[in-house]
Amino acid sequence: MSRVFHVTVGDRRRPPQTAPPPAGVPAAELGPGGGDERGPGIVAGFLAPHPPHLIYAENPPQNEPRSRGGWELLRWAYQEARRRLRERHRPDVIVVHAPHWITMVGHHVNCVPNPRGLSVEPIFPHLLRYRYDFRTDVELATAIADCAADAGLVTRKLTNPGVRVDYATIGALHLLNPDWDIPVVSLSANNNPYFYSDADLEQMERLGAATRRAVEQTGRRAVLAGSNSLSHLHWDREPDLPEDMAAEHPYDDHQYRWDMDLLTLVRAGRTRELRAFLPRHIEATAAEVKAGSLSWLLSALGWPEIPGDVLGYGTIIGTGNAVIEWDPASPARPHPAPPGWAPGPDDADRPRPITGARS
Ligand code: 2X7
Ligand code: FE2
Repeated sequence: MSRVFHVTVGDRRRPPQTAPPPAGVPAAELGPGGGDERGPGIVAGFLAPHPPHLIYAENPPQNEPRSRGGWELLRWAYQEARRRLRERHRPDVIVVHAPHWITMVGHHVNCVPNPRGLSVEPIFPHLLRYRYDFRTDVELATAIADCAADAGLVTRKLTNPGVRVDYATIGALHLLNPDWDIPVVSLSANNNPYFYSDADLEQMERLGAATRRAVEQTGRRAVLAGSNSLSHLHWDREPDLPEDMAAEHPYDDHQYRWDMDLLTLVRAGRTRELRAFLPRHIEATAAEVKAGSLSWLLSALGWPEIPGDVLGYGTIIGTGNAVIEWDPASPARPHPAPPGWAPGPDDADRPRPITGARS
């Protein structure tokens, strides 16, 4: 069974830190006592993709199926994300927005104090049968729901303890914190805003701003996790051994190039352009960011014109996945795009496949 710590949540306003600085904390954040002096607020955001293959490949005690590994570059990217989360960000709470908790009416916030159970991934039950048991920061969850409602969003507080937690929520949270010793707030993905359109991310931006307000009101030190893959066309057949990496590659060159253009904007810190680029990327690649987790995350951070740190990129059954950190207090080094470069590969020669098929 999983190693789960039950931590208490409540008034988590931080006393000044006096402990010795952990390795990797930039000097600018160290106070006279050598501690990390960043106060409450959103201290970092991660794009944190969730394909169940990643948990399967890790062989954690919480998951029943066993593997021989696979998708290492993405898993090593998560290893670095975990290190930064523990040593640098040290959050009171991780707030996750996940596209597989789909709600047709409104944005729902999980307010159940201790969700626990077995989550069997409906499409990949041979990869993910995961026992979860974690603590919700109910005060912050309630505040996010209230701030979202105040912002005019249809909002619900989930209080039914029997509801199964989806694998996109579990995937991002496990990969960021497999010990589950940090309280959580989990948000649903409301399908309605984009159901009849290519992408309508405005509501997600409002939800992001509401999340920020709630974090500030409650004095939490929060890390946000947007649980999304990038390009999302995928194979419809699996090798006999799911982790056979000889079968893993981008779905097609177009998907890959659109993802690289998105990452080029991220690495250059051209966040305003990224905001305008997202609907194009979604249209071109059926990207999972259509569910809004990335827009929510960047909106909560105030669309900062700072580079995101792309810790890794890799494909999973052909879909594009990147682990990215945005740290406003200590932004990544910018990687400017080459002169004359413009995002958005030429659409003219883009094939429009309907279903995936292994080539
Ligand atoms: O949920 C997913 C996903 N977003 C991408 C790839 C494979 C499986 O599941
Ligand atoms: Fe997904």
